[in-house]
Amino acid sequence: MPTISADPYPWPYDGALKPENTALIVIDMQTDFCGVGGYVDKMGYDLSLTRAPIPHIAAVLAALRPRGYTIIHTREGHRPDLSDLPANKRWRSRRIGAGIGDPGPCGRILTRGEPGWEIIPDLAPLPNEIVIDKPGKGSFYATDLELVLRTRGIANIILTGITTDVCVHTTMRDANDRGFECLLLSDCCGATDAGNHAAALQMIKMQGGVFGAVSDSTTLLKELP
Ligand code: C5J
Repeated sequence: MPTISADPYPWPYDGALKPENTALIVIDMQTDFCGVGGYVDKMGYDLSLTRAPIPHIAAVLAALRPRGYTIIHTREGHRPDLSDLPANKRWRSRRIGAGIGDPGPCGRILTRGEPGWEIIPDLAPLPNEIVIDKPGKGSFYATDLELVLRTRGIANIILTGITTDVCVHTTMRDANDRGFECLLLSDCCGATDAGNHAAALQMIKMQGGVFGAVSDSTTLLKELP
């Protein structure tokens, strides 16, 4: 039974790991979250933390693509008319100097179609890969992600992307509640605060794996069927 060494248990729980039932999700690897002049940069956070996972995600993509795993990318962003942007989300972002929908060095912040909203070239989706546009932090809210996963017969989800404590965690929690078996790769994620990244990993491992399990890209690439 193929499993990946992980904490707190060899993943997936039932040993049923194969390309046909497993998806890699790459969350929000957009200029707005890891590029100069983007949303996270405008808020004044350390971009090296959100850029750290880039080479590790690239290595995982390079290994999973030829094996036939389902690859899904997400993008957080809002309609150009901001009709899907809650007033409190806009207010909070303006208060910290990075107003969603306002002009910035990479175009309008977190707005669909703008340069800052694009996935970074290093991790650009291939034409056959699925891209989910989401207005919120979780990847299931107001999207067709669950429909896509069920249609493909996906049981297992490998999570990567940014930020560990916000969009990755929300997606993992939601996926877990829906019965998907989740693995987060620690070096393929990053947060705007190193302590929050570490805490987010620790939270997953409590209660015997309350949201799933944690491993890393080196282990995955060594043990992947
Ligand atoms: C945030 C995200 N942190 N992708 N978005 O606002 O985690």
